[in-house]
Amino acid sequence: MPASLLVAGHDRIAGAARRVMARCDELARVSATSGAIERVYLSTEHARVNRLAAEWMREIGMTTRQDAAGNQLGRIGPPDAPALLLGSHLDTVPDAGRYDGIVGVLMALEVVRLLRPPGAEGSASDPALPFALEVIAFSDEEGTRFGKALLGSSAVAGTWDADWWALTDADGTTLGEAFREFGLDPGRIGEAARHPDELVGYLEAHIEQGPELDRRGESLAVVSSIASARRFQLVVEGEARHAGGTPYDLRRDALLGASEAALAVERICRAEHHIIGTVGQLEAYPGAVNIIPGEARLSLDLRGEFDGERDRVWGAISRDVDEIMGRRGLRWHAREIHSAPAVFCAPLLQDVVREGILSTLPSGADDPAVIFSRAGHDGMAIGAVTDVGMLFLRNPDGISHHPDEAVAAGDVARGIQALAEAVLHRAAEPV
Ligand code: HGY
Ligand code: MN
Ligand code: MN
Repeated sequence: MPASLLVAGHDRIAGAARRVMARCDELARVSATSGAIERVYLSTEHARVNRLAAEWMREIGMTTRQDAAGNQLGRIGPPDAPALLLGSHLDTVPDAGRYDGIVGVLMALEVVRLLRPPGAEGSASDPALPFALEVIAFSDEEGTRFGKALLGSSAVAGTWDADWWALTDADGTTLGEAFREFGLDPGRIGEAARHPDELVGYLEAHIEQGPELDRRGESLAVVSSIASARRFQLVVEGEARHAGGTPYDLRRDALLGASEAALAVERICRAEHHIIGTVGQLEAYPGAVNIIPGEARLSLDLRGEFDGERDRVWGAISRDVDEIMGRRGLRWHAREIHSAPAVFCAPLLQDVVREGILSTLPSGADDPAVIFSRAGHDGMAIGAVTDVGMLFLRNPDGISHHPDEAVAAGDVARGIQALAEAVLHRAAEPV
């Protein structure tokens, strides 16, 4: 097969990358907080970026719709054909960077633009592919507002759980109430689900959110699998008492127990391979400077390359926490708020992503890196309904979920070319 199937000059691809970078800046300005980026599920910011994405989808001849879970979709190609799904998410964490998720949605739009016949701007002429192309902007990959991640993609995968309607945000608004306030009908959530026969697969470009490509000095990588995730809230109960009058032998300090537990998570996970545990939230109650904390609440984000390994480590952490709390006269319990299995990228989609990356390299170049994604992605949900493939872009210094998150326009250009080539290589295979 020829090294490059894509008929698009360097200038067109560079122009596409410039448009992606400019639109990342434009979307970064749609935020709930001034001076920082925050865009959560079913918010006015979510509605605004969906409208912008829909406008950009129509600009390249796509028909558009917002599905029953608030995901924004665009489609081009034969109306009854199965679709290759391209995209990522437009929601963010608090105080986010401007590329996590966003760059993948915008790159997908540029791939559609490149694959349409030259001069087709604005017309509905389709890319000459044996399948339709759909671009999806998932509405809640992060789970920032309700704690449960992958809500938008779970609806598309048909794995929505009715218990989720009772999830509440920091203001006590339930997910069901937020749906109705956004103009969605919880009773129609099932309409977002896609049937496997409708889909050829799902391809997502995303920044690596880690330092490996930067350390290798390479632009792009194939993703082998996406780490499985479990998220918990741990509650530690001790006894609130006077900070001055209570001698140490009478104290049952919940915050100190929680702090030892957080250190135990780090110690146990560091000793493992491809297991990552993080305590991102830790709160002490009642939270006065002169009261020994009678209660502490901490989060645990636990990930692993394999579900079984991850679960074994959760068992080890639980036993260690039992010992800590027993020694300190404390009680504890855990509530699981999110769980998603590891997803192994389909070999065929790994192959087409590899071919796509090779098309951006000098002929005879070595195969690109293959990286296990420690970050979670919508593919973890979509893997329940179709094949998943991912392309990673270099993320300078690996910093992400932080305003300093960055990506180079040159890497975005190479990523757009690789993704477009991957689509063409997929089109050359049986649908
Ligand atoms: O948490 C994650 O790994 C992803 O960024 N949601
Ligand atoms: Mn993220
Ligand atoms: Mn992401």
